[in-house]
Amino acid sequence: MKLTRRLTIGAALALAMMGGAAQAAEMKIALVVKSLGNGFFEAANKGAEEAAKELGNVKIIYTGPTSTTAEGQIEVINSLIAQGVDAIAISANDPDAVVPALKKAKQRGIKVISWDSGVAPEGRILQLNPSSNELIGKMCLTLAKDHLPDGKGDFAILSATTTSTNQNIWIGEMKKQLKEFPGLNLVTTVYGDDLSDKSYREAQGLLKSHPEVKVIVAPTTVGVLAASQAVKDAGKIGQVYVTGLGLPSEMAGAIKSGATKEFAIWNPIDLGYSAAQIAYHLVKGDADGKPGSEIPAGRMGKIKIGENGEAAMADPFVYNASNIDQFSKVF
Ligand code: RAM
Repeated sequence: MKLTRRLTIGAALALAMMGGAAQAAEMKIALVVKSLGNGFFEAANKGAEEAAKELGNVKIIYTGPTSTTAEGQIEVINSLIAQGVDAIAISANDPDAVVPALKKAKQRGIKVISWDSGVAPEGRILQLNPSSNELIGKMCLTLAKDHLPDGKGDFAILSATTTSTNQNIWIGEMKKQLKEFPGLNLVTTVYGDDLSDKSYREAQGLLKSHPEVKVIVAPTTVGVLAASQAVKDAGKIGQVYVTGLGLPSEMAGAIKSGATKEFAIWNPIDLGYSAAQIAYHLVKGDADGKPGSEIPAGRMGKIKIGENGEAAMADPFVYNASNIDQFSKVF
């Protein structure tokens, strides 16, 4: 009798301990970025960390390849599967190449979403866009126009990689909307792969091979920074302008030098925060992310998933000499 009781108590204790351990298991959310060392993604990670703190018992694994390749991301995804993470939130270097690895993650019960730079629908539950793609395209053209005398002249695009989902969509939008900007003439598009040195060289090349180009539009924070530096180093400030999507903290110098008059971006901290919130609720199971549904996202309110399986956050905001000092302290 005594022994049975002791055994029962022992079993109960063991069960309680196991239950306790299960409750204490931290939720692991991987934030997979295009590459490490990009200030935009570091700001997004800040937001993801903020969400993790708020939610409690959540660990953010900030990771990505050193170079902006799909191959590098596939390796990262495979290692996250091996680690047994609960969710993967990826900004993809290629919408299709990462799909098989992400499908494997899904088979292992990992919740997969894409954010910033999307993945094809079969590879993820939903895609979180920073803003409306149409609006971003229009914003880039408006910025180009505003840098040209009379809003007329030749411009070139300096993009990220040739396979980057988000930049390709935005460039597509720019091309579609060019007819509404009759003064603008797109001369060429070059690719700096979201690497500072390659972007700088591509910008230098543009300045040499296309002296008619008066504005370089870079819809990438890495590209816009490198191009403004290239214009400055070439002594072309006032002759060639650079604009596009940039981080205030990185572009303050370009605004001061005059290489750029204005540029735009959304809040990368809010974007990372929302991606982490969405991943958390998908893992918890209190949201399914299906088209037409809503997902709670803390201080960002509820995020609505459109019928296309995509959600969009706030409008981009314009930065110039009047507000750069204030915002360069934030992101
Ligand atoms: C770079 C990356 C990122 C993009 C921003 C604007 O940091 O390409 O994907 O959203 O620029």
